[in-house]
Amino acid sequence: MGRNFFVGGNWKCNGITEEVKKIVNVLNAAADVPPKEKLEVVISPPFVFLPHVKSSLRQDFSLAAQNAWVRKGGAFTGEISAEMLVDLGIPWVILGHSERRLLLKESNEFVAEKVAYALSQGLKVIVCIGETLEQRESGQALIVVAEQLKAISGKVSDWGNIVLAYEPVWAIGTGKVATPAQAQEVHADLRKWLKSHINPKVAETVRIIYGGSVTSANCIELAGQPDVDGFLVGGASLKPEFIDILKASL
Ligand code: G2H
Repeated sequence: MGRNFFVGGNWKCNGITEEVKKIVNVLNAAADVPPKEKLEVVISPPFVFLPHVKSSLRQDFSLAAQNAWVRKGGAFTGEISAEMLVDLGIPWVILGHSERRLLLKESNEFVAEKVAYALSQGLKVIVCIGETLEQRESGQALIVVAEQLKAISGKVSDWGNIVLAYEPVWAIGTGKVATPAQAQEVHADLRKWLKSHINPKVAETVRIIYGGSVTSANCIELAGQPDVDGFLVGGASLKPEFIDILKASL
């Protein structure tokens, strides 16, 4: 299949300098992590720590910002532009995380515009999609993720620099992880959607990673699913168990 396993560590709004240094030390000391050709590791600290982590993190791990402004920078107080990230040498950005979709009311359209702009500036994008518990319980899960994908496909033609993160909202930070079968079902459906609405090559090559309460205890079974190409890890990426998650694909 040739899809390189991908693990992202999304630190969200956590950490102060001393804690960040400790996490970086743990990451740098980790041995037996699969080589870059087999595993892509992308760490996503809060914006303010990006330069420090960039200068102190091991070279085989890469970095992502947790957001970027929807277009060129300017008079947008509090925002960070894609141009700034490129200037700092940050290759990846996470966009469309449900915490932003829900708390900051980022719509499918807005997320899609952000994705298109970030790609146009040369960033690679981890795009998060996923349904709420209410949507799942009313049988809408696949419809919701398809709508999220449709918005992106309306603005993006090159999928080569996109990783899709399926993160069911009901599994985020709740300790309630999707079962391997639930994750596989949605990932396979996403791939089907890509095949029929984009093209078979994109469906075959785009990495679809799972996020939502991934831990060292559940990662191996999830990683064994044929359409699970990695993880976006939140809480556990702040702990030493993240190293075990990096080895889940071994
Ligand atoms: C989902 C995930 C990381 P957690 O948001 O993006 O967080 O692993 O804490 O559920």
